[in-house]
Amino acid sequence: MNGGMKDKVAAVFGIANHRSIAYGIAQALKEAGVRLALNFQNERMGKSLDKLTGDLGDPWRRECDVTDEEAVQSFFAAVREEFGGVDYLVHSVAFAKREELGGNFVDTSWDGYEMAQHVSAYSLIRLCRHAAPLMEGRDGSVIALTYYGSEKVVPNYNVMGVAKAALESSVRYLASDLGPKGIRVNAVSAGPIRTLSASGVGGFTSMLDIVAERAPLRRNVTTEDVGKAARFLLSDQASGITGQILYVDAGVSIMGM
Ligand code: NAD
Ligand code: 0WE
Repeated sequence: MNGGMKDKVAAVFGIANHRSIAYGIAQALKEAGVRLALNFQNERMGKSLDKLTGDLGDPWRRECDVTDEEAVQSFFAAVREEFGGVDYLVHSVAFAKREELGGNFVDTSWDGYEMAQHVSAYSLIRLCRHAAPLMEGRDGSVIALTYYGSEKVVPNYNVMGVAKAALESSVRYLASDLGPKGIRVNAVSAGPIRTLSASGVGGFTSMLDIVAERAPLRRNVTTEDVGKAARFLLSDQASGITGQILYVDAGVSIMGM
């Protein structure tokens, strides 16, 4: 069950609350005996995280905005101090301005484009740059969360689709770059899940219904489904897998009609 993960160290970015995909991943890792280092984006998110820590065993946590190079650098310096290194990195962070997730894609502003790319795609490169030296000699493994809107047009996903395309391509370039250091880099492409990031997305409920009707498994996926797949990719069970996108979507992406 634990795939030899006991006492490994995971840096997990992106827990906002108990619905977060990163929370499902952290739970799955904790079950396997992994020690957790969590970020929170700002003080408000930190307070929200404080309420969850009981369930996760009061894990180590620190403020870190992924758009702040210095904050990321000092996050990993603190992880080195506390844990001596890191085995796993989980990137479960995305953001686009609300006004960009609707209307016509052709009206995407440069500001909106830059913001979505910075938070949702470039941040993976930044996190890997700072985490890789801490993974030396430890068979490091990195995962990022992505979505099908990167490759096919999903109405209103707009600038996030382009950011996810950049993220998925970055997974391949990072896998190539870091492979010689024994570090694997993969992505999990999750089906839609009602999280804080999904709240207020127009028509989300009907998206969930359509997926549940069309998907081979006739249901939506849960953060638990994603957590288990993420744990697999991070573990030595996936030792030969790097640069890949693994779909955890109840099969919906294979359907043509
Ligand atoms: P969520 O809102 O729970 O998580 C998003 C996280 O990003 C939050 O914890 C937020 O604090 C963090 N974040 C945003 N900007 C940040 C910044 N500048 N610095 C640090 N942290 C920042 O939502 P979620 O659905 O769990 O999203 C997690 C990941 O899963 C995202 O990459 C998302 O694109 C992806 N994803 C979500 C779904 C879905 O349907 N919910 C499907 C596929 C992929
Ligand atoms: O990646 C995501 C969520 C991305 C996201 C969502 C928001 C909403 C609130 C990024 N930034 C913001 N900013 C906000 O202000 N998903 C895969 C979930 C999602 O979001 C969509 C979807 C799906 C699916 C948005 C439009 C259409 C479909």
